[in-house]
Amino acid sequence: MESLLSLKPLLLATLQSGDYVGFTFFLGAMAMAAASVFFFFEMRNVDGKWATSLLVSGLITFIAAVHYYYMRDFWIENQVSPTEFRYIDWMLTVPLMCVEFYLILKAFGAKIGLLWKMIFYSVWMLVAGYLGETVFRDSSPLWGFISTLGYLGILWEVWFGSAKKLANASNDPVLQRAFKALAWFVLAGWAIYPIGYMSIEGSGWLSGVLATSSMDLIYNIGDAINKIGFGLVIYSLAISSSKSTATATAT
Ligand SMILES: *C/C=C(C)/C=C/C=C(C)/C=C/C1=C(C)CCCC1(C)C
Repeated sequence: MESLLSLKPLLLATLQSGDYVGFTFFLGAMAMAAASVFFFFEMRNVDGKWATSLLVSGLITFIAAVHYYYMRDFWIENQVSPTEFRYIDWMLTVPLMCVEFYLILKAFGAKIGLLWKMIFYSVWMLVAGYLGETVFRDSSPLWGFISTLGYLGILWEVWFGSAKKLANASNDPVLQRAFKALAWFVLAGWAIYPIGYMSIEGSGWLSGVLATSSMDLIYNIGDAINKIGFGLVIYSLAISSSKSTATATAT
């Protein structure tokens, strides 16, 4: 009997006032879910060749929505970072963002090798980051540095490497505009994450400045900008490109 009475309600997560991190977990979960519905439904309003890109945008926010539900409850229950869920989510969503780059460049000659290279860099970046947040927390700056090498690989690829060259050679202004926007997401939007990482208690470079809880606040803001924003860029590229094809066929 006693064990029954001490059961906690399973479904209703409670949010205390003043728990701003919890607040952003709730916001994130719902925003990601709504964005997924939007991307999935808009698939019918674009040309067939763009449908896969929108599908992938929707999958990115959908995967995040599910993990945000887990992370939200984990945070409410324990008030500590849901590091495992966070990295499982990134392990799936960051490579899918590389797939987005590949898909928009495929029509202009992107090879599958470009995709594998970018996925390799992201896995490198995330595995090193995970190790720095968990097993080797005391030497988090070293692992942050190793992780940054992977990040720089991706940056190189989209700002100077073969991805950039394909975009330049495409002679398609709509694609070039969208590519540039995505490249800025990777440069400015993704740079939000290392700031959160530096709040690791003790060894983090900003641990004296940032409260430990700011890590999840920063990661949650980064995720909303990068997953939903990135998807919206793909969406507007798909819409404008579908429109210009429609005009070209009509005339
Ligand atoms: C949707 C999730 C995204 C776009 C996640 C991106 C994550 C990063 C760019 C993380 C980068 C990190 C570093 C560059 C160094 C410190 C460790 C990380 C993993 C936070």
